[in-house]
Amino acid sequence: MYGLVNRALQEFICTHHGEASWAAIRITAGVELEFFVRMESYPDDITYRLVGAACESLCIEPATLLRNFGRHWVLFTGQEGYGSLLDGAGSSLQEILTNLDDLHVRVGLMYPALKPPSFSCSDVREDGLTLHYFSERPGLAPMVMGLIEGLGERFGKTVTIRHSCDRNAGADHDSFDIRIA
Ligand code: 1DX
Repeated sequence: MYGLVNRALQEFICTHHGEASWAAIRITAGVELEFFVRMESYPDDITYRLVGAACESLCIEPATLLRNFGRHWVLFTGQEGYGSLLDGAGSSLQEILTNLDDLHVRVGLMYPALKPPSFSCSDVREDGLTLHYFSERPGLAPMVMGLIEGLGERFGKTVTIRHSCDRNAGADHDSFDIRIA
């Protein structure tokens, strides 16, 4: 994944647990790089190892860490110059979730090593929708739940999410029933 993701993780851990904690996690993960270049592509393995080491060292469940990291990603990218990318994708939660593939096409034009997941929406209503999530990367459904919550915060909405189809439980893809209030 692009360095931007590892940077976001670094900032997330440093903010909540401190620099020393991050340094220890980096070593436990066997990551010798001192820092990540935002626009450079790194093996996914690095990100997974950092998440694994962070969970172990901080005694947090991976699902919990990934969910909070998903929320942080929306905040972080908003601050790192990608706010207009998010704004351009829609002016409501429903619209932005519907346009996520277009958003990733736009980023992918500039950064061809991007391996974006794919999203589609069904049963779109005033008070909610179902989001379908397809990814080459395993285990990141909890992060997607956090991403949805982060977008909800961005729009000042309260979201309630039910993980209605779970690839870990044998479904062919993940889906989330989202209520928006
Ligand atoms: F609901 O892969 C809201 O590297 C959502 O299954 C979901 O393959 C917002 F560094 C610039 C750059 C670069 C901008 F400069 C990424 F190149 C992308 C900014 C998306 C904002 C996907 C990141 C693929 C890297 C992936 C979870 C889970 C998608 C992360 C969240 C808005 C983004 O993001 C999976 C990669 C951006 C950029 C957004 C993503 C890669 C998302 C969302 N993804 C790189």
